[in-house]
Amino acid sequence: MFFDKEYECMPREALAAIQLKRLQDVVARVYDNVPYYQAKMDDVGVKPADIKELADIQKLPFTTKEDLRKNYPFGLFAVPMDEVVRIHASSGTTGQPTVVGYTKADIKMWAGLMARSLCAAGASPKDTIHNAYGYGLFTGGLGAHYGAEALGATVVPVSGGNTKRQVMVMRDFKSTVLLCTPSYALNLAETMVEQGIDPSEMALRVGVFGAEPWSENMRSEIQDKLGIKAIDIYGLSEIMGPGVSIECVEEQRGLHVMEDHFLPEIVHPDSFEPLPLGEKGELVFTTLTKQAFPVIRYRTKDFSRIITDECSCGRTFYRMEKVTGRSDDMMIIRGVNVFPSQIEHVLMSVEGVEPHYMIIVDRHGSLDTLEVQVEVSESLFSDKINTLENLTKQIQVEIKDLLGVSCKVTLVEPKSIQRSEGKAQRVIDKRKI
Ligand code: DLL
Repeated sequence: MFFDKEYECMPREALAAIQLKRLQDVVARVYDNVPYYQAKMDDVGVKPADIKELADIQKLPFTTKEDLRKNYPFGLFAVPMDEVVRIHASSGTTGQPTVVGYTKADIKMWAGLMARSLCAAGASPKDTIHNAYGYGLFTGGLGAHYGAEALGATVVPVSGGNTKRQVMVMRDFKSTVLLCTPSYALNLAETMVEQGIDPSEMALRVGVFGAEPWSENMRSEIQDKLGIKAIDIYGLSEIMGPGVSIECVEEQRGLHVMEDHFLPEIVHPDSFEPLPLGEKGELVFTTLTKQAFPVIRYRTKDFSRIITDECSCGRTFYRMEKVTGRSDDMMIIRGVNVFPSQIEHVLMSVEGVEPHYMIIVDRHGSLDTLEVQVEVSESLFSDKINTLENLTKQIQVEIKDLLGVSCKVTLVEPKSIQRSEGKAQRVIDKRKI
């Protein structure tokens, strides 16, 4: 089902024409209304009139989180504050939050794109949508909420936390669609079982999960535990919030980018040279239609590549490969680049451990140490020491094989690792504390 078939299935040529017109328009708007963008463009000698074709985007300077920080809080807004009707912010782990703003038209556009996304995930006005993304400055809650309403579904605005009550609400209201982070979906599944509710008694049929990286193995785990289809949704506050891209329920492979509103590019993560779309690199987005907070060539730090193959669902929007990590998440352990998602991949393929883990990095003398704590399943925990030792060894060997680093594996008691209520915190890097 489509929410906006005309756009979602538009021939690529017609789409390119719209993108070019919108790109020219947004570049002129930021040049005229945001002194910071004007100065950056003047520095490299580019004027809005130089954007004659889509490839000319490469003449424009990048925007980074640092630029947003320098202009904290409202310095990059392109409209007067009296036209701004909503503010969101992303907390970030260091320094100031990133602040973004929306006009009435931006909110309407966002709601439309979220409705499109939910539709692509298989939701319809008939659904009852349990929205457990956090409400507040985080874009997840309100972003998904307005989208669900625009779709015409019934939205249950539970937000994050109070997990036991959520399970009851979900069961009693017969919610059919679940929106939350993938780590919270696992927490909900576990809480259902603890409360003696078989997840199959729920009316749930699909989950739309995002806001943090999750592996294919984690998807299988969630699908099995909840008996639903798990769909990946991507977005970031700087570009809009949730709904920048979404998997279609038909393929569940690659996330269709809302290309009539966001222009994706892939650049080399170190040199920032543009890469061909099919190559893996850092994702860069330009917002084509946003009014209050347009962003030009925003370097997301997320790694992906663009899949240009046709999709069986009929959408012509290119897909981006599932984001498995961001450059910020990368840990360098004894010179080896390690992403938490790679460790997750190993853990989730091992029989006998639960999908709850913690990665602890430290330094002893000049040597980096890596410890992986993972919960053992209830049945194994009471098993013979021998079995547990073998399990530890197996995980160690598999991590060493995949990543080339040795690590300490600690099996911990079931339910001893803190459960997530939003974005999971899975790495403690003591070297940075
Ligand atoms: O997390 C927006 C969002 C809300 C997306 C709800 C999906 C669902 P921020 O808090 O600004 O916005 O964080 C954005 O989260 O740059 C990625 O690193 C990561 N991220 C978001 N979605 C995914 C995903 C929201 N599906 C940052 N897979 C992004 C992997 C994701 N990482």
